[in-house]
Amino acid sequence: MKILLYNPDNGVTRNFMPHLWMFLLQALTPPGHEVVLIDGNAQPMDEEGIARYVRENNIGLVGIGAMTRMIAKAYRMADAVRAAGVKVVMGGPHVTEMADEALGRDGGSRHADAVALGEADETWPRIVEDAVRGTLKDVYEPVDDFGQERKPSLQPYPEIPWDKIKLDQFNLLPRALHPPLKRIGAGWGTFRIVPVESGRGCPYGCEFCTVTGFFGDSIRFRTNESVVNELLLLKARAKEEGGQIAVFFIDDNFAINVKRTKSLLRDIIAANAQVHWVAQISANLLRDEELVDLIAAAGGKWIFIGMESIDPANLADVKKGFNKPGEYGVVLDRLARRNVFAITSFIFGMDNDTPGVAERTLKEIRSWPPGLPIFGLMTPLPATPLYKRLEAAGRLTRPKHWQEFIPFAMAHTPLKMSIDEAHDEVRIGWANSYSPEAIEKAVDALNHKPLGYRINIFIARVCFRGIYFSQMGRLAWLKTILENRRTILKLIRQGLGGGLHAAVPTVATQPVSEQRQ
Ligand code: B12
Ligand code: SF4
Repeated sequence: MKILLYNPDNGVTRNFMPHLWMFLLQALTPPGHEVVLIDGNAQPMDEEGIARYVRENNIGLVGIGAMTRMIAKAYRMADAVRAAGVKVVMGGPHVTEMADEALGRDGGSRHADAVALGEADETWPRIVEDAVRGTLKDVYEPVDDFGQERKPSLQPYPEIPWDKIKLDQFNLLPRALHPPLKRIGAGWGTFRIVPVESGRGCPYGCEFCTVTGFFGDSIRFRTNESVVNELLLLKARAKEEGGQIAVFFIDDNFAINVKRTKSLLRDIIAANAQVHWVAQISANLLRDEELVDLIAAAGGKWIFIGMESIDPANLADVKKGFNKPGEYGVVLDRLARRNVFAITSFIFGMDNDTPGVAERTLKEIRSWPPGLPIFGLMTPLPATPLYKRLEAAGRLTRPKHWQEFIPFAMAHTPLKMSIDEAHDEVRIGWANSYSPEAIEKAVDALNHKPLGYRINIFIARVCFRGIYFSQMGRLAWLKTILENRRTILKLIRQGLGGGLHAAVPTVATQPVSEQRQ
């Protein structure tokens, strides 16, 4: 059977890296089937396009995975596939919580023939076999013989054949730049960011997050050897094709067990398996100097930190009191001293937020080493404790916000400000962090570092800008480049002064894919 795994585009930015679930399910598909992957962020497709694709390519089963924000598009695509006479299985965090919605049992129309609940590593082979036999069930649950939920141990972990998988659709470099970039030193013919997991689960249970509910509070790790081998495979592929591959460790908290993380990092260093990587780590775990030393030595370049708020009362409200705003600056300095920088994520519209929260947060940010601040709104995702609390309090203004997804729009009323005020705060955060002046300041803040770091933060900032400000299409990109011409010229002058090789950025970890437009 020919199987299509499809991930819908998010309609706002072009994701900078593909989703791991597709590669994982491809690797877990029983032998004898062909599996094709299409990521809508890399290969835009509409309903008509997918229906044509499944007909022309004789697809026998389509698997669709989506987060809540992409679910409306996922349902539309699923409807088109089913109308073309092909069965659809859906999985991922949204349908796990809202299976009845996907199956049309909540009074709405049916979108999926089957739904895979939770982690599907062990149910996927069964789903494929049932699809071949024509006996697909409505719901697949990861349970043992006694009906108890069973989480995959991750030991053993399937080998993802990164040396063979076609990755053309995920090259982040604009096509026009391939020939000149190939000529700058070795290895810039392609640039890809690849998702790798080293473990699953997070016990912290922050109120707004689906992770503790979905993956459970029991943390599971792959063996160090299996992770190191995957990195070696990726490194070899990058070398062979004269390109760059960076890794995003998608673990929710890469250092949740510090002892184990240190041992993994030591093994990466010992095996010379370093590639440039990004990982998500909570600020409290970055107090450990030895951990930060190992991160830098093992190839870590950017750490994503869910800071959420600079107000301890807000953090306590959402059960994230382990974040201590007073130590954010110290943690970021500790990273920056090792040339590791941070993507700092903030949520506005929290219950103790008042107008002016963006400016108060920006004031703090300006005192930190330059990084990539991102700002979002408090969002009640289905089945989270936050959703339940707001629903019980009658505060949800759009209880099914995912059915009409609007980026950067609240779905409930905050307590100490209006919805419009919360939206304004987010706009202020983005506008002040990604204006040409702010970008130039961030670049200048690294004047004492080699030029590569300045180019890196410049590319990163310009790309991250596209998360909030529309930056899809050639014209929008041209406008951004023109607005930032002062910094670009400055960097070119510095590059010509210091030699071209010094100008090659270490790693850019942002949605550069938008540049392909
Ligand atoms: C990496 C990541 C990202 C990456 C991008 C995604 C990517 N390209 O990988 C980045 C950093 C950009 C990102 C951004 C966001 N993310 Co995110 N992200 C993750 C993260 C940490 C890992 C995803 C992953 O690969 N997991 C590992 C794989 C193996 O798990 P999985 O995807 O769930 O797949 C398993 C099952 O779900 C199932 N499955 C999944 N799909 C399918 C399909 C079929 C057919 C089948 C059978 C099974 C199946 O099988 C898989 C194997 O068991 C998750 C948290 C997490 N641990 O999953 C959050 C998570 C997915 N993100 C989340 C959110 C909310 C966001 C943002 C909206 C945050 C924000 N406020 O901006 C943005 C939106 C981005 C956008 N514009 O699209 C939420 C989604 C919750 C929800 N209900 O939708 C999660 C769960 C985290 C959370 N806090 O709750 N994210
Ligand atoms: S620490 Fe991060 S992954 Fe863990 S529950 Fe909190 S927000 Fe979710």
